[in-house]
Amino acid sequence: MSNAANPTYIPFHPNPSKPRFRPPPGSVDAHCHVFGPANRFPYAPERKYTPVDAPKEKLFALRDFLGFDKNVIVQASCHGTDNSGLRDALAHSGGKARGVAVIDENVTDAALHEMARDGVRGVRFNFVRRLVDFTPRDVLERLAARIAPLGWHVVVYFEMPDLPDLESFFTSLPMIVVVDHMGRPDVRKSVTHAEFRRYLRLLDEHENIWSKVSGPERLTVAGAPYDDVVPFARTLVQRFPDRVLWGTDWPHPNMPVEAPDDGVLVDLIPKIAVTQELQRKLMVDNPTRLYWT
Ligand code: 0GY
Repeated sequence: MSNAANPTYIPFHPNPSKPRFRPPPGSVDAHCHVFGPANRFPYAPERKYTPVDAPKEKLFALRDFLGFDKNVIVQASCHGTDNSGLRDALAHSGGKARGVAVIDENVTDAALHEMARDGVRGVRFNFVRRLVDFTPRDVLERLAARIAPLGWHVVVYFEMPDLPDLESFFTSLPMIVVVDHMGRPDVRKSVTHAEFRRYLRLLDEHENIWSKVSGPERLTVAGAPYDDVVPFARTLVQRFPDRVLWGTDWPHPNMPVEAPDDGVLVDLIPKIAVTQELQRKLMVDNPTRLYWT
């Protein structure tokens, strides 16, 4: 398969605006990716899309431009279980990046330990059908059991209609479980709708479940500046101030219409974390606790 990006693939914003909001010192962009460059880190044969390269140098420049201190780089499905691009980015970050890898049962314990030394702190289980093939639950359980001794957590990516089927698996996991993009709620339904209430209840009842309050550009119906997504994120930040993470999601794979302006995304932070204390927890304390201690 060619490494050329899909013809309809929308590249990241070429020139994001400078945000008005200044992230507090030590802030972490806790959900972003690196893609390629494909000539060094080829995309996985089993991938469902081919992105435009988004190398580490661009990510680190964006981090500095937006006013963040650190990154958490999440292995995306287009790189499959070959985490070498992720590990290369971690190795060149000067300690300013941690990683979330994707693994399968072929991974050796030695490789897991090497990844831990590089800065990997978790693995991602992806349940989004357009992105990955199905992995049986017993395989995921065995993988979780293997990473538990390392003190790693699990990051899960799914869409809200699938939560009822997945919930018993998530709650069976003994480690911290971080949900990507708030579980992708349908924002046309309100925060009081049964669907989002079920998600809140999941976090209410399981203190090891955390939520990223990221992805407004994916969830919005109204479009930028994504005010229709704010109530969902704000509700989570207020109710679970010590278990929320925020990220840009740069380079924004698979956007259907346009790439978001990352500066606009940063300017949502004070709308979803409305006090300085909440902002510090969301942007500094929580990600630092999970990834740097
Ligand atoms: C994201 C989003 C997406 C893609 C991936 O692993 C991936 O390829 O995560 C998506 O298309 O929703 O934020 O990571």
